[in-house]
Amino acid sequence: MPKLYHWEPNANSGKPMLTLAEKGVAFESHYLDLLNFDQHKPDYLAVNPAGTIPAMTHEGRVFTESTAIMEYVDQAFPGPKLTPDDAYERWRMRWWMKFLDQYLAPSFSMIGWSVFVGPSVRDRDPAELEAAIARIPSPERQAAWRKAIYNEFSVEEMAESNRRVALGIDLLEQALTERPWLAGETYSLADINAFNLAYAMPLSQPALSNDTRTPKTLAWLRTIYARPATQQIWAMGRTSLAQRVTYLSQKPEAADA
Ligand SMILES: N[C@@H](CCC(=O)N[C@@H](CS)C(=O)NCC(=O)O)C(=O)O
Repeated sequence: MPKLYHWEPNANSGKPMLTLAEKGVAFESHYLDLLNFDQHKPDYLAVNPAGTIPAMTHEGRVFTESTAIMEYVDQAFPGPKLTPDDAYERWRMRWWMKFLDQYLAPSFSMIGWSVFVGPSVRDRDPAELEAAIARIPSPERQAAWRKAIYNEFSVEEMAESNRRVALGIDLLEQALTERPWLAGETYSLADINAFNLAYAMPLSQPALSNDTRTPKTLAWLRTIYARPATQQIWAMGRTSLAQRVTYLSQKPEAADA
């Protein structure tokens, strides 16, 4: 049975969690509390020396990088296929995953770290926080934590992140106007990847992402949220991040009200 080291069903952790559930693969869940810096403790660094989440172990091997883990899970286990057979649709699935991982996710992450992660830990003992930062193995992640804790995201970089999110909202709506799922005719890894970021769009950008302006996206989010695998995984959430998704079980009129 694979072991998955993860945080909330959200962003990078949510991607392999949801893929395993869609395939019907039972997994041993190891919840790491990102806000308690569990990902930098020796037990986890022995699994993933980079100190980032998620990571998976299976048959004596260690897997990192959430999108690559999704592809491994889809191919290594039986269950419904989450990669299209058609070469053009497969290209479109990978195009979306590249766009999400390289362009959109870092901007979502910056906003999330600015409004949720930073404020969640900022009031702790300053010496304890400095010691926690010093234990982070990668200089890039140390810099991200410093910015979040000391609220050092610049006006320019936040504006650029908001610009990218606005562009992502429109691209998603356009894609879902042309076909039912991001790759084409079937639910794929691209939809799973996108859902883990996009569920937050109507909450954080209500003027841009709503039933009137982006109806296809809202219907797509509700359809994915209603899937048994999504319900199973989102029930594993322990913080307010996962509870925020329940707005998707409301009917369109109620959701807009
Ligand atoms: N490219 C990696 C990114 C992993 C990553 O940075 N994960 C974040 C959580 S979404 C993390 O571990 N942050 C904790 C930290 O930096 O201490 C992936 O897709 O798995």
